[in-house]
Amino acid sequence: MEGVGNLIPCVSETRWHGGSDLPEAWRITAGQHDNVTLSKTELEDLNMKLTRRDMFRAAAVGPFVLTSRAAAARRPNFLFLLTDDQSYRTLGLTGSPFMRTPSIDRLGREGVLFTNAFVAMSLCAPSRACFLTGMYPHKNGIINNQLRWNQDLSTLPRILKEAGWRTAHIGKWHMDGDDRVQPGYDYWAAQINQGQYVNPRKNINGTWTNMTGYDTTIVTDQALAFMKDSRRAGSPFCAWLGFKACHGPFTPAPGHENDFADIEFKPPASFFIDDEGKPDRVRRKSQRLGMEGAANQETRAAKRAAKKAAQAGAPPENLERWAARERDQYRCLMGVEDSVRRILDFLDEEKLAEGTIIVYSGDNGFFHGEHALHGKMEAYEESLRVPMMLRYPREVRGGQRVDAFVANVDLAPSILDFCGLKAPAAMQGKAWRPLVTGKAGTKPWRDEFVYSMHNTDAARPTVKAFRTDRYKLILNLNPRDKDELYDLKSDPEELKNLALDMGNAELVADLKRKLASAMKQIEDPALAALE
Ligand SMILES: [Ca+2]
Repeated sequence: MEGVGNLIPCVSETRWHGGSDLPEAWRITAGQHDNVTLSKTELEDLNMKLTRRDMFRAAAVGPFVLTSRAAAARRPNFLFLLTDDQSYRTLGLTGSPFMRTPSIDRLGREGVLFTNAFVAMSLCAPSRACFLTGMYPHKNGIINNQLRWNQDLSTLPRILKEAGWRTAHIGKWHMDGDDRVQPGYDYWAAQINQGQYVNPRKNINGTWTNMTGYDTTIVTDQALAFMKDSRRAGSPFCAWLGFKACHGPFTPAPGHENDFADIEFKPPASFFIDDEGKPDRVRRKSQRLGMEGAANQETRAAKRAAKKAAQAGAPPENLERWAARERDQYRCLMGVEDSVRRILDFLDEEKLAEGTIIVYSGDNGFFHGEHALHGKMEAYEESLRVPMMLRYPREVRGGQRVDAFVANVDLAPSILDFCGLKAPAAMQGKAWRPLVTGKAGTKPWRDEFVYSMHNTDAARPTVKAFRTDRYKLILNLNPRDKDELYDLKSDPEELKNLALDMGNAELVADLKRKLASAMKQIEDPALAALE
């Protein structure tokens, strides 16, 4: 227990009415708390909140009451809501014409919507590892979905646990077939890899258990129970929720089986373009070409094979099937809307909303037919950008839109900053707390971002991309294919590859130099592959 030091419990002789009227001896001043550094405003705020009742209690049981109030000011709860394969534009708040997501939108309305949130690599496990460690994939080592978790890595939940938070991982973990309870958690309830939407099997604190129900509902029930327990224990909590939704193959959430039945789903215009400016890899992945292939199958056996391939994630054989799959994906996401509503209601009822940081994000973006693609991994905007929102009423003004470039690697250092804890030197992300609390001043923020798509070797990535506020350079390295350059200002859909025009050679060279310099800063071993 930290001592407050100079409190004088002589309440009976004291007359005051709170705030500036608070007796000097009772005021909490900087330096009184070993591990808590409060700003002048925070101290003022805290002193305003001290009540006459606090003083009587302190007189009766000692000064720790005030200390715990001080500590609480910098020991917020942290709730991370991470969806799977969710495109940025799938929320009411981010412009979906048909999704109604008032609860998820509340986070952005009552907090911050990040309009340029990127992932360092657009794939499940690597992105999750970035969120956990604050390090780029080439540094934390998780460069594909087939790697077991390295238990020596320092993670945000682990650091919070060591600092006294109760921590939980609930839902998708997804690091290879790793079925271990990972270090740094008081409560563990995860599945292996993707798990199942219906009646999932989960490892609950080391015991494999067959659950009954729908995954999103189960994850939410577990999170609510964990938060209630933490509240009873009087402990700040860190709850990390990995929703299976809305990863395929899709089983709609209960109550949403018929949502969007009357809405016509059509692929975007770029679905139908065979873009010669794209590398062969991208053109080969075309859903449009896959559909043409399947539609041309004449024998029953060939049709069966095409259907099996479609179930395994290959393109549906026609646009009706394509639309049906789209609807089902959105129906999965509606389960997350229900979950967020329950969670926000709970925080309101328990009066925890003010002191709880909530971050909502996706592990990677997703193509809904753009460039005839389904899925992620490529460096185009739909895949690179994720939905990301923050709500923390105690420190962060609501209704903000932040256009600055933020990324999954920034989460861990940002939350540690809010918690008054020092981020380990190995963390490469930038703490965005100043950006959302209006304290950034004139300090420059990142205005460029390095994106990677690794295969099996961090030194020889498939793709290395460089995103500035105007341009995107994509180097297709392995196998070597044409460079891509898009002007996002005049061509936000990335339809015209300007690198094919030799008149842009100088611009390409300049962006390559800047990419190399940015890679050097993050100690990226692929630097040699650029030459
Ligand atoms: Ca994913």
